[in-house]
Amino acid sequence: MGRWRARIAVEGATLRYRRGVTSTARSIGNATIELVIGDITRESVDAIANAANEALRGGGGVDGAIHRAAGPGLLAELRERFPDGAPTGTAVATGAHDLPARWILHAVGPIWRGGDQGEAEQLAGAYRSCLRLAVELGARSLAFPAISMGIYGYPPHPAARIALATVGEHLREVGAPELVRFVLFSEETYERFADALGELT
Ligand code: AR6
Repeated sequence: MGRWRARIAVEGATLRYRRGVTSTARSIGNATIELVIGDITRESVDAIANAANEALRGGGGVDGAIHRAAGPGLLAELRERFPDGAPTGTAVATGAHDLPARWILHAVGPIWRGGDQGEAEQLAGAYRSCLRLAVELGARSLAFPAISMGIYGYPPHPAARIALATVGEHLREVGAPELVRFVLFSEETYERFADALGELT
């Protein structure tokens, strides 16, 4: 984490920094939740999460971008270590290959099926699994994309609320990783997360 990033971690503040990117941050104990607009493949945090599917063989959206940027070694590692994939609501860790991060946490979020098929618990489970893996690995910083909010069709407001509530609860209980950054791909998604961060108790 660069020093300038630490400086923008001001509770409740929305600031403009570097190339005009918007950022919001909030402290929970000694840890910080940060929202930025950007491309997660460029993040040099310790671990980045991927919005994968149960097969863990790559795909579209952020999964496709991560596989392209990480190179073919990522698919080879996934095939070798996770021949059966991973169930919805869980996550697995791999190396980051050609990405600047150290680890990739492949989270399997739910496909939105109307909201009465256990989607909320599965989405929380995907985030929680990544947070636990990050702690086990000793990652001090972790970046998340907006899991299930693209191809999987989860409605933005409840999805952002679940993401932030799950991270908030984990940070209050465990106090680590010290930085959890949501790297959001559009202004619209960023705004949904900023609203939900404001509502976080
Ligand atoms: N950096 C950050 N966020 C991104 C990036 C990026 N480079 N690219 C896209 N997003 P999605 P899902 C945003 O569809 O809904 C794949 O095929 C995107 O705008 O990637 O969980 C998988 O293999 C959206 O806000 O993931 C699965 O089959 C968010 O990332 C399925 O899609 C998540 O959108 C998973 O669907």
